Amino acid sequence: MIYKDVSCAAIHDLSGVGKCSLTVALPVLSACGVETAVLPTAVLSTHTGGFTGYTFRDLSEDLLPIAAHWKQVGCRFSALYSGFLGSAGQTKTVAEIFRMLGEGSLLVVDPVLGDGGRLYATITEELAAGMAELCQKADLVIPNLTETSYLLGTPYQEGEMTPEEVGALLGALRARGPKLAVLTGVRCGGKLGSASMDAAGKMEMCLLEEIPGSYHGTGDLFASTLVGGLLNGMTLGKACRLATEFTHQVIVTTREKSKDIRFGPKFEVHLPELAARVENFRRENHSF
Ligand code: PXL
Repeated sequence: MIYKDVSCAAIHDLSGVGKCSLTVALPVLSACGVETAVLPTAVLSTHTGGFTGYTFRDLSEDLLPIAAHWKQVGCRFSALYSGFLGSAGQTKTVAEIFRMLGEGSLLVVDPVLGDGGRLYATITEELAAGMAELCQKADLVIPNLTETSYLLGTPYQEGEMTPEEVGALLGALRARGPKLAVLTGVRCGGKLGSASMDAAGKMEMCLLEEIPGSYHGTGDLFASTLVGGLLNGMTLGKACRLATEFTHQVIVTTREKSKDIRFGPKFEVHLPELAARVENFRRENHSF
């Protein structure tokens, strides 16, 4: 079988330990058959959730020269996909990289800002405001409910929501620019999952049994799987289902097997199954 080339540039931090951002995006996108270039926004010894004393090297100075070199050598990407950014200034730099390299690419912003109603340790109010501006330039945004409250400037909502309330948030996100929006951490009808709204305003939800606890890196796992599905030609609703089910499966294993969940989601054993699901989709759809 001959596959169409699909490629992605992933713009996130590189946390050496803790499995989030690039150490999740790269294996997940590769398993989905997506050739992936990496643009690290910062290098950390670990992620910032639950660890103290981590190192943090901001790579702001390197981002534009790297992107310019890629342009010079003729790189083209099906998607540019940004996540955790190291400083407020990087939100403007990523917007510049979108202009520089993004012609004809799907522009995806996972506005990594916080969870549980609070910003992550290194995220300032200024960075959050810059992220809201960057999201206006994206084709697809993938916030959780905490990030949504920062993007929309509305109070953080948690707990059960009605489908109408979920639809109103997705509509409000799309009204700010992106034609596609996905919300994670949605609780509806006693279940937990994601909701998407496509370019035609069609909403789809994927809700599963809730597994208690909060698992680091699962937002990155979800967003990377979603991008992998989309780049293989899935509809937004179908890619969301793939991402929700894969993330759920990984959380089950992490809960069972992990001695310390700060060290990240145990996704590796599930990658072959993810690859097989994507491969089946390609065969069924004779797309590539
Ligand atoms: O998973 C989000 C994330 C990404 N990168 C870094 C983080 C976090 C969440 O805390 O600290 C460095």
